[in-house]
Amino acid sequence: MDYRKSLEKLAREGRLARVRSEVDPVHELAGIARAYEGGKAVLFEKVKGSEFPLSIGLWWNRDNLASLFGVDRAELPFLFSRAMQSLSQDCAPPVIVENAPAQEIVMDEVDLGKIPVPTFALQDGGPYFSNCVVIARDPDTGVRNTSIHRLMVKGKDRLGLLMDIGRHLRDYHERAEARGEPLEITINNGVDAAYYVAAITPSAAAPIDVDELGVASYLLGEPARLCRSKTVAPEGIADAQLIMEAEILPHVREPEGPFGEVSGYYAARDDRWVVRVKAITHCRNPIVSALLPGKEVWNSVGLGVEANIFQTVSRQVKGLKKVYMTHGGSHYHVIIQIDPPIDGLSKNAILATFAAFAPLQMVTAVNSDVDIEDPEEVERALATRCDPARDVIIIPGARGHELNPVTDGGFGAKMGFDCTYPVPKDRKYEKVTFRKVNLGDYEIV
Ligand SMILES: Cc1cc2nc3c(=O)[nH]c(=O)nc-3n(C[C@H](O)[C@H](O)[C@H](O)COP(=O)(O)O)c2cc1C
Ligand SMILES: [Mn+2]
Repeated sequence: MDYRKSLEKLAREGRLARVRSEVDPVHELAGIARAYEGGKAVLFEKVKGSEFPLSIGLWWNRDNLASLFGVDRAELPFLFSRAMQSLSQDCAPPVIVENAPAQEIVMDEVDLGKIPVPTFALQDGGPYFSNCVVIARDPDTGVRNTSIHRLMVKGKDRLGLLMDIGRHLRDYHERAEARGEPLEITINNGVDAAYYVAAITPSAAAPIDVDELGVASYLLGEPARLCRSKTVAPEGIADAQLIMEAEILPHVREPEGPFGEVSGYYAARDDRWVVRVKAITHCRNPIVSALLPGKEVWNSVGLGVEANIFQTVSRQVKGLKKVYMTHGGSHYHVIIQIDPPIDGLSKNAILATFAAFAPLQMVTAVNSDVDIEDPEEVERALATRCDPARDVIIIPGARGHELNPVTDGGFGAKMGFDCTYPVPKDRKYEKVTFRKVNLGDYEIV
């Protein structure tokens, strides 16, 4: 389902709020979005200074997402897990579409100022594209890569870019830069959620020699649809709302940031990579897509990571039931639900979970009688089933995520909490339960 159809579906189901008033993309738009975070998605019909409407919040509510993917909310990580697993099978390569909708209109002159791009947090360094899907090709092997990167608007045709350590795009760029060459990319905005899932597929599930667009093909039920670019080698997404054809410049660094990040803190301004936009194409009447850093990222990174952790940890330990990336932990805390058949396996599962997603700072293991999406239940397990002298694992001096302010540029400790009870379960760990009743059966005033 393309992006516009997804919005129409949400609207039909009462899951979309439309803001008719004109809204300033500087701070005001994000302020309204923030008030809706976790609920309905929002369509801003009139953004000051631009002809195009802008939507936000497709990913901040898992019920909305479940509706888009046509599955139960609880099924989402398993669906993504199957999609990522499909990468190891023979999947049909993407097809090239002629007369792609995303290229219906070519902007006469590249001018990023014509696109509505919000300045989100009060101290952000400028307007940011927060959820564009970047496609590039490995300069040596030609393998395609798909990932998401924040992009700060710095001028009519100039963007600042962030590439974390270990990102495939950064690896491609470093090899191109060593030869003094730019790295060509397409920046795709407003794509079907299937392409977005491909872009967030963690490198543990899609190593550098794998084209993660296979994930999109699996979810679409047909080969991913790409289009030949007009000015660069990598393809764009044929059904995107808007595509920027661009290049990452070699040996150029300029200030980028600050940016209010998913961590809940500002990522500092620093000299970072620069992108020059060479052409902009879009469909007729495009709806630009944005994302508010926060719940949307915890859900999107979260569902991919939950899927991958479930797959890799299940292969190593028995009894794993579910994985959840908490919304309080800024994508640094994962809860695993496990009923280990013998003592000790819950700790092995914690270690395997750390190995499956490097940015993690904390892993908490609980049994299946704990609802892992309920922070109160998890806290109770922590207070009543975790013996701090025996069940807290601290791994000093490991590699985490550079955006986590407590680490030294990503270098720091990790901590696991084993809140599972010993095997077999002692009666003292039996949770109190009450009879289920239907309040409608009673006369209550
Ligand atoms: C909304 C969103 C924004 C992101 N922004 C960045 C970013 O600015 N820089 C970065 O390196 N990774 C960012 N990521 C993470 C990468 O897109 C993600 O880890 C991806 O799987 C990396 O792909 P790769 O394994 O092909 O390198 C972002 C992820 C999401 C969901
Ligand atoms: Mn990759």
